[in-house]
Amino acid sequence: MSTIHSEVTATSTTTQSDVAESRKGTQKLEALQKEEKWAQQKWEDEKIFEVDAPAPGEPSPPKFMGTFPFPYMNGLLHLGHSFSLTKLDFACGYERLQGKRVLLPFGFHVTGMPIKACADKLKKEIDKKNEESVDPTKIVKKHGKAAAKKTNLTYQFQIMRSMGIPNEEIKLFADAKHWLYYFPPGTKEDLKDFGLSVDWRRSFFTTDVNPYFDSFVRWQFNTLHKRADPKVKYGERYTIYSPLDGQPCMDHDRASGEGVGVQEYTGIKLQVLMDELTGAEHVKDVPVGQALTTPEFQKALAGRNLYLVAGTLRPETMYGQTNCFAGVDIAYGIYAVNDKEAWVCTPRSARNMAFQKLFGEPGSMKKLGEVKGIDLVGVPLKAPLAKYERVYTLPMEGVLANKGTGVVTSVPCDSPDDYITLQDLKKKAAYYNVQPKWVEPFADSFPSIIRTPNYGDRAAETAVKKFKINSQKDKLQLSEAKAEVYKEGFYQGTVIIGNHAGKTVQEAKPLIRDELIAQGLAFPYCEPEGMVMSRSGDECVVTLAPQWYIDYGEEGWKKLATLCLADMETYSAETRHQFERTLDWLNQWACSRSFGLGTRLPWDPKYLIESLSDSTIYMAYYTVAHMLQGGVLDGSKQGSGNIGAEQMTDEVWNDVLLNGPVPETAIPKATLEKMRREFEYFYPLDVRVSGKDLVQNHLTFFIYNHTAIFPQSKWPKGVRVNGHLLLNGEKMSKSTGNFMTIKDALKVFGADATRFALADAGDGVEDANFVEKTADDAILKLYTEREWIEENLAAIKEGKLRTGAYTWNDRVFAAELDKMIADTDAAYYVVP
Ligand code: A2H
Repeated sequence: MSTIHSEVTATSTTTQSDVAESRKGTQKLEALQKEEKWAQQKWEDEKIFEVDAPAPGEPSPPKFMGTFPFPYMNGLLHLGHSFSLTKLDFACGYERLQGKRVLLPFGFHVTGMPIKACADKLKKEIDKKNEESVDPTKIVKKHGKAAAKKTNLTYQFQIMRSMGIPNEEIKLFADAKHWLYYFPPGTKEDLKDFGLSVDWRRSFFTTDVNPYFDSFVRWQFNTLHKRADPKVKYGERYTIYSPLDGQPCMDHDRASGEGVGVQEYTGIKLQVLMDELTGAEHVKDVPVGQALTTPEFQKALAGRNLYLVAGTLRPETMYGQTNCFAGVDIAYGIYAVNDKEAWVCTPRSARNMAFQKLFGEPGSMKKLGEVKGIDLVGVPLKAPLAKYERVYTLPMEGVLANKGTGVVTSVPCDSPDDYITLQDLKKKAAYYNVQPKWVEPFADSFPSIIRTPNYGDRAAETAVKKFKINSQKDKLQLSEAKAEVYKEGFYQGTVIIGNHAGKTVQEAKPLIRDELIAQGLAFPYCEPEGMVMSRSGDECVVTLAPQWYIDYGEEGWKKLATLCLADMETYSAETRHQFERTLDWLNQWACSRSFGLGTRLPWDPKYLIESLSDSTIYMAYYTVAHMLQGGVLDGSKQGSGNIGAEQMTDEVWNDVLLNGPVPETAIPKATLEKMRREFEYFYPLDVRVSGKDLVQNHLTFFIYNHTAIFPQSKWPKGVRVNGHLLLNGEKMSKSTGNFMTIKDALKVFGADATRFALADAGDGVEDANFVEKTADDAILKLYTEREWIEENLAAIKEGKLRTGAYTWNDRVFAAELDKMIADTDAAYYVVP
C-alpha cells in the first residue's frame, strides 16, 4: 500500500530524507485529523444534525429525508458501505444548503441467522477446546491449512481475530447478544468519525431485544395479515432449504448462492423394460443393463417397476422422444419411491426429491442400489407419449451430474443438443457398444412436434445447420442454437401433434404437463437454480414446506407496486429496468423461520420473522424512534415521549402512522400528536441510497410493503443505487487482502481525504473505483488549502487585503463560483 501511514513504518533501507518526508506527511494527516475531531465535536455539541418536525405555529420549512439500508452487524463496515453512504450524505448536505430540514437517521440490523450461527459455531469451538485443551488456532496447525480450506473450514475464532477482537474477548461472542452490544455501538463510532451527518437520537437495533422496534414489526405484520385481502398467507411452498439447519435458507443465510431461486422441472418417468434386458432380440448381441439383473439387485428391487427419471423444461415435447441420455461417468442411485416403484437418478437430485416428499416422509430416502451411466447404455425404456414402443438409453457427453436428475430425455426435433448427439451416435455406432438398431430407426424419422415461423417443424435440425454445428464438441454454437430454438419455440411455436394440436406452446405446456402428472407418467421436481451453500456449510435443497409467506407477485398488489415505481425517481434508466424486471418475476416470499434472532410472528409465535421481511418499512420507525427509545440502541431506556414499550400497541401505531381511530391509551394526547407530526412531516421518504444488488430483493420489498400499508401520499419518492466499489482497480475481497474497513481508511487517510476519494470513485450503476493515491493526494491538497486559509485569515486580520469594488478578476472568480453552483444543482436535480 502506498499510503502515508505505511510509509511511516519505513525500513532501514530508507534514507533520512525519506523518513523526514514521510513524517511530514503524517504530520499533515494528523493535523487534518485533529481538525476533523474538533469539527465533529462541535456538530455533536451543537446538535446540528438533530432535527424535529416543526411545532404547531412554527414556520414549516421544506424537508428532506434520506436513508441507507441498515447494515447487518456481524462485522465492521467496509469502504463499499461508505461509498454508498457518501452518496446519501452528500445529497443531505446539498439539501441542507437549500434550506431544507434534513433527516438522515441510521439503524443497525441484527435479525436473522448469521450472528446466531457464528455465535453457536464459536461456542462449539470453545467447548471443543475445553475438551481437548487445545487452542482453536492449533487445530488448523494439526489438521493443516490446506485440509481446512478444502473442507471450507474457517474457525470462527480466527474470523473474530481477523476483525481485530482481542483473544481474551473472543469467548464473549459465543453469546449472540454480545454481538448486538459490540458491533452496532462500534460502527456508530466509526460513522461519527467518518463525519456522517446523522441524527443519532433515532438509532436502534432490530429484534425482540429492542421492545420498541419489536412492537413496530408486530404491528407491521398484523397490518399485513389482518385484512380482507391478507398479504401474509400460510401454505406449502417450494423453498430453498438447509437440511442441516432444518429450515429455509434465505439470501442472508447463505454462504454462497445469493439470489438463487427455485428451478421447476417436470420429472419424466421412462420405465425400464426389465423383461427385455436379457435374451430379447434387440439386446442379444451385447450384454445390457447387467447391473440391474443381478440377483442381489433384483432382491432389493422386490418386484418394483424401475424408471429412469429425466428432468425436462419442455414437457410439451414429450411426443418427440426418441431415446434417453445418461452420462457414462455419472454414478446414479436407485431409490425406492414406494413398494411399487423405484427411480434411477443422481443422489443429489434424490436428496431434493426426498425433501419434496416424493419418497414419503420429508427427508427420508431408501437407496436400493447404484449404477454407473455406462451400465445403462442400451437399456430399453417405455417413454410416455412417445410414438415408439421402446426407446433406448444412450451415452451423451454433455450430461451434467449437478443439474436435474442427471438423466436427459431426448427430443431431437426440438433440442439441438439431442439432435446432434443422436447424429454423432449414428456416425460412430461402435461408440460405447452402441448398436445401430438403438439409433438408426430414430435418428432421422423422428416426429415433428412444434411448428415455428422461422425454424420450421424441425427447429433443432434447422438451427444445427444454421450454426454450422458438426458434433457435440461445438459447445459454443450449441448453446447459441439452444437459446434460439427455445425462444422461437416458446414464444412463436404451435403444437402440431397430440390432444393439444393447434394450441400455442405457451398454452399447451401447462396442460400437457398436468395431464402427464395426473396419469402418473411424470411428477413435479424442483431444485435450486444453482449451488446454494448455507452459512453452516450445508448444500441446500428445495423443499416443500408449510410456511408463512408474503404474497408478492399477487396481481392487485403488483399493480400498486408498479404504480409506486412509475412515480419514483430512480436516477438512472437502468435502475428502473432492474426494478421492472424484478416486479416481473418476484413472487411469494417465505417470511417465517424457526432459528435465529428477530421478532416473533404475533399470531404464530413459534416462528420468527426473517431478516428481509422485518426491514421493509422501518424508515417510518425512524420518524418517532427518538421519542420511544432514549438514545440507546436496544430501547432499554424511555425516550422523550416517556412511553413504555408495552404501551406501543397496534392501536397506538395505527393512530400514529395511519391516522387511525383514537386509541385507548394512557399516553397523553399531546405526545401522540407530536409523534404523528414527526411522521407526517418527514414521510414520505425522499431517497433511499444503496448498492445495486438490493434492487432484486430488499428494495422491491420496500416498495411493495409501503403500498400495502401506507396511503399513496406516503409512498417512497426515490431510490438511488450505485455499483460495487473496487479498491485500486481490483475487486474488494477479504480473502485476497484487497480490503479496507471504514475504520482502516480513517486511520490511514482521515475522514475528509477518504470522502474526497469516494466522491471521485464514480457515480453510476457500474463499478466504481477507490484509488488510494487520490486519497493521499487529497491529504496534501487539503493541507495546502488549510495553510492558504490560515495565511489569508491572518492577512485579513492584519488588514493586508485589498477592499473596494470588484475588479475584472474578482468578477470572473464570482462567475466561476456561480457556474459551479448551477452545475451542482443540475447534477442533483437529475433530468431523467
Ligand atoms: B430439456 P437448463 Cl426438447 N445435463 O428437455 C445436461 N442437460 C440437461 C440435464 C443435465 N443433467 N438435465 C436436463 N437437461 C436438459 C427437452 C428439451 C430441453 C427440449 C429443448 C430444450 C431443452 C428434451 N431434452 O432444454 O440448463 C433438458 O433438456 C433447453 C433449455 O436447466 C432440460 O430440458 O435450462 C434442460 O436441459 C434444462 O436445462
